[in-house]
Amino acid sequence: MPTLYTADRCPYAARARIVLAEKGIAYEAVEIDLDDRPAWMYEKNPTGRVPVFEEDEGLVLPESEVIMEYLEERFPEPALWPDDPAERALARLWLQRFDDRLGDAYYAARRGDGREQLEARLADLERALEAQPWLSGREYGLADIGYVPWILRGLERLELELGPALADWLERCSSRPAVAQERAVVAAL
Ligand SMILES: N[C@@H](CCC(=O)N[C@@H](CS)C(=O)NCC(=O)O)C(=O)O
Repeated sequence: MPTLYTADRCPYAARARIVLAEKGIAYEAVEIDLDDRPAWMYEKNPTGRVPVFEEDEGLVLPESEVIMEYLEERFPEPALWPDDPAERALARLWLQRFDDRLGDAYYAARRGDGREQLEARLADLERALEAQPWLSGREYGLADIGYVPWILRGLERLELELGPALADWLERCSSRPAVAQERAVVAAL
């Protein structure tokens, strides 16, 4: 059985957890205390960060985006890349631009460096979701999974106020058991 080195509080690890749940893959979860990390974690990932996905065959993969894409290729069903090549490219762009489109502003707000940037980024997300149901277009997939962990945590930790399109997207994401499960993880933090 594969292992996921993870931490409940980590939104990057949440990406991997959601993809594993979507695909119904059984795995052992090893919860890492990020404030008192075991030294062996640096053998799994030189940065010491979670998530890391490990297979019995010896593959050890850090980096949430790489893990998501690997799981998608290794376990193609249900598909989490859009069928349409243009939407698939846009999904990749959402993941690649995550820091610019949400991550940097989220962490600035968490550090107490102001919320204006985050509010601007949420307004951008709102506009994107007014135009189409899912971030990359017509299908739920890796782009949505790549962003939803921060929105869930932001609601709890930053008391985010979501516009109607973003709130509706979150509800539709949460109707998927894999995301609902993650919502429960966040509620228990
Ligand atoms: N680029 C990494 C980022 C992972 C990351 O930042 N994980 C955090 C927890 S959310 C971590 O392990 N932090 C501990 C540290 O930076 O030392 C990914 O996408 O997996």
